[in-house]
Amino acid sequence: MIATNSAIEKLIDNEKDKDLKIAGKKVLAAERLSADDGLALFEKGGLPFLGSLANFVRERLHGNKTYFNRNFHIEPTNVCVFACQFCSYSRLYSHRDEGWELSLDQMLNIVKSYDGKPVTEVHIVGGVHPKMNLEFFIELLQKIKAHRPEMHIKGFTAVELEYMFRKAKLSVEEGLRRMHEAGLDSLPGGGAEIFHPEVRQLISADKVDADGWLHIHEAAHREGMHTNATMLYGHIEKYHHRIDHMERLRSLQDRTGGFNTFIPLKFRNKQNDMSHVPESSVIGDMKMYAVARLFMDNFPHLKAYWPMLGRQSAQLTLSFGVNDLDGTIDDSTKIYSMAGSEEQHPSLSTAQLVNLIKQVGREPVERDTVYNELRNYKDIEMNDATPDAALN
Ligand code: V47
Ligand code: SF4
Repeated sequence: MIATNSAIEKLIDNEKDKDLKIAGKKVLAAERLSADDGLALFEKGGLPFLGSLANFVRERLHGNKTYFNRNFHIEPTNVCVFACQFCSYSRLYSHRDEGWELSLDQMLNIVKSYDGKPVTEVHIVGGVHPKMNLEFFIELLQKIKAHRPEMHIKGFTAVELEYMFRKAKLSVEEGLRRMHEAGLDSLPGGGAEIFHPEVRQLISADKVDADGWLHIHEAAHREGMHTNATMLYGHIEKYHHRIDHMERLRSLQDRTGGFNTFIPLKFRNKQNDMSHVPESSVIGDMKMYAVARLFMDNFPHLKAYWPMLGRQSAQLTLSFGVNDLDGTIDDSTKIYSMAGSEEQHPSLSTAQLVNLIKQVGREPVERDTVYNELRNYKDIEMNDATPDAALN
């Protein structure tokens, strides 16, 4: 059932805390929340209050629709010159014999293995390898486009791009122009972590800083590419660091409008240098998504990345502001399985993903990367075993 204004008015009337009441009234009137409002929601908001408000906003924007796409990942390498404390995935360059490095042909073969399958996006993301330079990736982009021109290529975090452009002695603008021309369509949201230097210095001191990350995304928007934004939450950061992070993204979005989706990424603590830091609870996760939906008023979409959260928590987020579950993914994505996510080999068939969304009373809609609707599955009956080929 779609949340009504009167139900939300009643919720706000019944709220005893004056700060929460103020924030609630702003949400009802579609007014922007201040940093203090956001903090109050994190510090004092209970799940029923936050969930009802976030759901109200989600339904105001998207009704019952829940988007996903059919995509696959390529991870060119896990060798990385950086040493983020939370990363379970990378092998330092000095230990590169323990990692993997895919050749152009190997990556192209992955693309070819999807020939005839109805995937619309390839997501390319990996470590920062000094030998995989701009020229190497330009050739990869050109070869993918030559093989399958209509496939959307979402690739390379601002961290990977900053390093590539610096090594090539190119400005961010020129580097992005060349990548775009070679076939790059949009940027994923990775590498943002927590912008605030108090935290960034402790968890990922040696890679691009907040201003550098934001500059690359701003330049991409000006180049005509959409991008996403992430935030790695639930480790050593405090609520005010999360608010600071979201405020920086919100003000860039005010200037460019180029972000599609905000993706809070839950910190997982296996096999990394932060294993002593406990993970956030499911309650903490739902709170994060709800506040994100309320605070990020100029981001059209809020995504839960199910391989990292786990399927059941991802289903729950659909009642806490989330309207997008990423995609079928369909590969052996290692970045999360190595960090201890419940999903060891994240892959869902279209039927499984559609049914996951229907189970919680939402309407599954397949989209392309930039949210053009491709198919609404509301009235399409499927069981989990229905093969993707039956849905072409
Ligand atoms: O920036 C690394 C995160 C990100 C851990 O834009 C970890 O559509 C949790 O950004 N626990 C890369 N997270 C992945 C990414 C992404 C994923 C899916 C969709 C999109 C999109 C973007 O992975 C990194 C970092 O924040 N990460 N280690 C960990 N232990
Ligand atoms: Fe490298 Fe990215 Fe891992 Fe940091 S998070 S060490 S930049 S692969």
